[in-house]
Amino acid sequence: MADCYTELEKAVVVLVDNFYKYVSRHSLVKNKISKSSFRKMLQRELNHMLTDTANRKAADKLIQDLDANHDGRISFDEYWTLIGGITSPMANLIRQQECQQEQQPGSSS
Ligand SMILES: [Ca+2]
Repeated sequence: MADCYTELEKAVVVLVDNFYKYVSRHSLVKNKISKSSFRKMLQRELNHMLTDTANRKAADKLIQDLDANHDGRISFDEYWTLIGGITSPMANLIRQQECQQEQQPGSSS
């Protein structure tokens, strides 16, 4: 990875790389993640931010929700929906924490 990348650019590369890490290489369907690989990704990569990642039923429900075209595989766009779904509540949490810090008397910023 190029050293000149900003933190945001590095984060984007990590997100894209993570998708291709789980793309089924030997499948005839190119550039999509199979259900079993997606379950693996949830368990290995998102077990702190998502609960129930080891629960097969919960993982399958999430796959079903993300699989917009119902082909049983997760495309990059569908994966990106998951990333958006995780980051949106995080942004709200950070905003709440900032508001609480501003409301605390004696805080200087
Ligand atoms: Ca799909």
